[in-house]
Amino acid sequence: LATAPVGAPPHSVDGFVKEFLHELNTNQGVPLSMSSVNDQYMALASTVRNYLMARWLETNRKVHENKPKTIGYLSAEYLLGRQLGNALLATDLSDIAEKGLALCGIDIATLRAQEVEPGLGNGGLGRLAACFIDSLATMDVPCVGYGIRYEYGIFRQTFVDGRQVEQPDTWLSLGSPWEFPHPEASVQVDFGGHTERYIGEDGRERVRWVPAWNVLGVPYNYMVPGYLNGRVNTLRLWSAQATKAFDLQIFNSGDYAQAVRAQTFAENISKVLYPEDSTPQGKELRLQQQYFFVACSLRDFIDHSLEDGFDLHNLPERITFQLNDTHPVIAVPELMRILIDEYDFEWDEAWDVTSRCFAYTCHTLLPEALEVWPTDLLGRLLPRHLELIYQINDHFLAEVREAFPGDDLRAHHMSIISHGQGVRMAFLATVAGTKVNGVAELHSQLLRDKVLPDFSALWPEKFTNVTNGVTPRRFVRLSNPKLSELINDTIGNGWVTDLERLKELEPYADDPEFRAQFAEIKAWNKHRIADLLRARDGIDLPDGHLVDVMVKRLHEYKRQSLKLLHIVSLYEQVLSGKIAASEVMPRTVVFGSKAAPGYAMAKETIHLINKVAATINADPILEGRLKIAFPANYNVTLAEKLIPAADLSEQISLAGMEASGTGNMKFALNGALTIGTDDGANVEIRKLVGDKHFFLFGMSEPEVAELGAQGYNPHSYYDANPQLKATLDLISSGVFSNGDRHLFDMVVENLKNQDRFMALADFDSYVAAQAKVEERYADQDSWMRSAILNMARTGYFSSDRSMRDYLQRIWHTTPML
Ligand code: 26Q
Repeated sequence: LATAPVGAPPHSVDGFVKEFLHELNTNQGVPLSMSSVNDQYMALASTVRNYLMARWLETNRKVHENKPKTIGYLSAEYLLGRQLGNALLATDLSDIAEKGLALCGIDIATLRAQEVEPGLGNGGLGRLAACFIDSLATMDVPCVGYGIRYEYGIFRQTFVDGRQVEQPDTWLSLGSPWEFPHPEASVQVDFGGHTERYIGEDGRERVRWVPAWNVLGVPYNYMVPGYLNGRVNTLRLWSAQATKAFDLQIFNSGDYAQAVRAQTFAENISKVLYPEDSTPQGKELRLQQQYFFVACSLRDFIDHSLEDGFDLHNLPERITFQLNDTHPVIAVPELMRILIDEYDFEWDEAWDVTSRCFAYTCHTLLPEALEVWPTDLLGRLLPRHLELIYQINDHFLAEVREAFPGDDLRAHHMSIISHGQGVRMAFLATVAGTKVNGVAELHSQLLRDKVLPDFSALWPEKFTNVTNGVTPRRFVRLSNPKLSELINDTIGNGWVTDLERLKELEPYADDPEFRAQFAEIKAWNKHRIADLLRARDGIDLPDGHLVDVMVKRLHEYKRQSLKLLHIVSLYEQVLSGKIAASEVMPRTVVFGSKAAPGYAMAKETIHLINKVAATINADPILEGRLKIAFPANYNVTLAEKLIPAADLSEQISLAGMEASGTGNMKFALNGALTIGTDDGANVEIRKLVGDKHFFLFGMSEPEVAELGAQGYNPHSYYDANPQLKATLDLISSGVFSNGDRHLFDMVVENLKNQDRFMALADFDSYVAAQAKVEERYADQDSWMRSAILNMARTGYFSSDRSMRDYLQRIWHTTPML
């Protein structure tokens, strides 16, 4: 009896209500009549958790018993989104919960709205991690996600006079019902100090790391439920706490205040997510975060997931650690340190094990986004690891010289340690990983050819592609309930776990009845987002507009400025009488975007968008036919409502710059057409949906490279193109800035004189493609046909397919249990 897992409460309205009231009374300590919305939300979350609990225990029991190979997903970010809806879906409790709560006089929508999403990531990379762990659970693959429990996630964005102002994200303040802290399973992590050489009992020289300080990592477990399959995997996020050693210092030092400050110092490590998603600066605290969660995770797996006496020579049979970008790459020397210093492995044995335990995913092409840690900083914080990195490099460069005798320059180029710069983490990851993958076909090719060409020459078989994907549970089934119902009614519900089955919808693109239903759902989704934005932001979305959406982090390479030039150009043409307002296709452009707090150009672009919005939205000359909506604080929760309402998806990065994009996939799956460059996964989307149903524009990557090589001069485009000139000049005229002609100099002058991402070069082509959009949209029937085909042909972009590709090409394991 003691080993029998708890049973789940009965799967009925009665059973649910009983459990809910029990949780309300015993956990929140209130009767229903006196409970607050938050009490009710907390009790509801606990109730759903209780249904998942038996499955979680059972999953863990089976893993313990069968010892399958596990995927350890190492990611500094998980952008999970709200948990409640997903947990209800995974347990098939949505209807039961709604009915049960109604019996208690509670509207479940109110409780859903109470949840604060855990925003423990910046954007695409963090959201990808969340999709991947969802898919692995749904596919019955053993996986532990490891990361950091930031006390403050991505900042809350507000606008003050059109400018971005950041507020702390206090996501934990009303309680966090989805997490299970396990202080008893805390792990110690060491930092600083120095190393010593000594002779071991066996007469061999050994190294001892004598750290200067340490912290405690406290694990917080989250359930990762598979969709209706009884599996519940674990996401383990680490929180930093002061160790007893700190407490002792408090006791001994006499300087109580100083000692308490030391405690704060330890807890700072998991305090806040860094809001930069490129141009990493070598910040010591960031490296502390990286080592902190990686050291906790390796220790946790080795000490708690492996049976006593497990021979670590066999570690690769039990785990692959997938490195989500370079952020966790310090795990490589950490595993070497454990094997050599703690388990007495010889170098070659340790390297053999280590190099079979890791695989590396790269998410960028921007040179400035590649992490390089200054050696002095790394040596100060992790002296033993720096030594090991030097040693790894020595062995590696010996291999390079053997493969390319006499080619010293090549060895120099490939060195993990670049003199003057520091440790190139992408190189370290490539040397250590069994596999290196990019995140879309084009990106993987550019990775081979441009970022790591010497490495792909040395180890061609190491490089592979896995095109990203998104979870159909959250981004179709949950976010677009009406469309899901229509699909279910048409082809059954198998698509939720087998998204390629959306292909079966293709014939319905020509069915007038289906088209009408599809169009009605699009309209319903538009009303839903209109209601939300009115309540949330006081924004009005007019009826009957084309909904044109650009949501993603603000970056020059993503070219929000190009979208803005298009809008301002339309406005300019009406102002100057080149076209009548009645010729403007009724359109609302929706932006959603956060800028890194230190990224001045990005923040100025936000300011400009808001100022243009204020002017355009208020100008009667446009007769309400062109609107800009820029709701603040775009996040997963808003995405779930916004994406299903979109007609047009803006994916307009300079070709060769966006590694993949994943928003592009969500839009296509929800029946938006894409206007996009030949970049990232856009290439694959266009190939699948067909040219007729995709608005391609702009230079291709080779054309971009050639223009760059020739020497790009944006000013020549400004001089040669009167409409482009009139557009930029309108911004400089002061109409958007109360007559101030210089307010937006930073953005305008940059475009005219630098324009690193060639917005001006692609302007004409973009405007022409937008004209085609208008032409197509005027024929609603044909537009809806294309929208349906977008949905029907993009089932490939399920993260379930991505996970199958990782299993085959990288992890070499199959679903089990
Ligand atoms: C690194 C060091 C220090 C501080 C911050 C960082 C940091 C943090 C986040 C660097 C990069 C990121 C995030 C990158 C990211 O989200 N990349 C996106 O990944 C998606 C999933 O693969 C792709 O679809 C996008 O194309 C890519 O931009």
